[in-house]
Amino acid sequence: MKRHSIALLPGDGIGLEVVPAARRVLEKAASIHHAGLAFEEYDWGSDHYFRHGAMMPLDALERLRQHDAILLGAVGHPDVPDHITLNGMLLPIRRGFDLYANVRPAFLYQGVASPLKGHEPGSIDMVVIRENTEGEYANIGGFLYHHLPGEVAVQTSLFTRQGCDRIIRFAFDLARRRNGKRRVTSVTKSNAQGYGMVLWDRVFREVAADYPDISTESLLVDAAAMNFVRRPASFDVVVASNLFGDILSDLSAIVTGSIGLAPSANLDPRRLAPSLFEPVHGSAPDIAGRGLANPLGTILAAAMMMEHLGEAACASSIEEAVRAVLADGTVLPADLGGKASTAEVTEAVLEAIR
Ligand code: GGG
Repeated sequence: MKRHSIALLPGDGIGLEVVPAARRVLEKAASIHHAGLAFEEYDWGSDHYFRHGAMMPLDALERLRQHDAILLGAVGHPDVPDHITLNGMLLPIRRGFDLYANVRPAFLYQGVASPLKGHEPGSIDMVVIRENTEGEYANIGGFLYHHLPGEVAVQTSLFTRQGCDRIIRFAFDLARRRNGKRRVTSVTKSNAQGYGMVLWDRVFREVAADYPDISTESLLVDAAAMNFVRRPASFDVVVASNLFGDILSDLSAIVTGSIGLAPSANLDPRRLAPSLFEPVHGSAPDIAGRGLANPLGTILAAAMMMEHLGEAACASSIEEAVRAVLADGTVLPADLGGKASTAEVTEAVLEAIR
C-alpha cells in the first residue's frame, strides 16, 4: 500500500475547526479503501505571526516540499492586515510551487437550495479555472513617498504567453475529460485592459483551434458576472485570470448554495511540487471558535486531494457521503439553512462513508 504524506495547514479562524473535521473523514475513508495516509500538522498562520513576525518560517517551502499534498484551512485574522496574511502564507505557496491551476468546481447538490429560482439539482455544474500564479496577483509594484501626503502606489498585472497558454490548455483538457457540456468560456476585460488581456484573448483563440471538439465563448467579466446569475446552467468550464477567477468562483459558490460548500485545488499539473487543497472560504472570524463552521467545503477539497493522489475510490466515497448528508437534509450547517454544528455535520459524513 502506497503511503501518502499530507501536510495539514489549518491556519486561522475556522480553518482550525474544518481541517481536523476533514482529517477525520480522510482517516475513515482511507481505512475503508486501504489508502495509506500520514499527516503532519504545521501551526503556521496569524498566531505564528504574533510570535515570530512571519506567517510561516523561512524554510516553510522546503518542509512542505517533502509532502505529497497540502490541505489548508484558511488565512486571515482581524488583528493582521489581510495583505500580510495572504501574502505571508497562501500566495507564497501557490507561487513558490508554481501551482498554476486553481480548480474551483460548483455543483448544485440535491437538498441544497440555490438562491436563484427554477434550478433543479445537478442543473448547475460548472468549474472555474483560475490562473493562479500571475495576472493581477503577480505582486509587482511598490509605494513611492510611502505614508506621505503625495503617496503613490503602483500595482502591475502580469500576463505571459506561457502563463496564458498553459492555463487555457488546462481548461480545454478538463472540458474534454469532464462528462459535461464540452464548452470553455474565457473571461477577460480586454476592452479596457488593452495589453495583458488582449494577449489572453489571442492565446485563447489559438489554443481553441487545437480543440475543435470543444465549443467556446468569450465574455467580458461584467457580462460573465451577470450570466452566472442569469444562466448559470449554461456554463461548463470557465477560465479566467487570477482576480476574475477568484471573484467569479465566489459567485459560482453562492448560486450553488453556499461558499461553505465550495472546494478548491491549487494544482501543479506537472507534479513537480505538492499540490494544495483548500475550501474557497476564508477564516470567518465572526463565527470562529463557536463550532458553527460548515466543514463540507474542506471535506470536498480533501476528496479532490485523494483523486489527485490516485485514490479514486477513496475520493468518490467521501463525495458520495457528502451528497448523502445533503440529500438527507436532517443534519445541515447554518449556512445551508440547518442548525447542525461542525461536529454534528462531520459525524453525519463519517456515518455515511462506505
Ligand atoms: N481557504 C483559504 C483562504 O483563507 N481563502 C480566503 C482568501 O482570501 N483567499 C484569497 C485567494 O484565494 O486568493
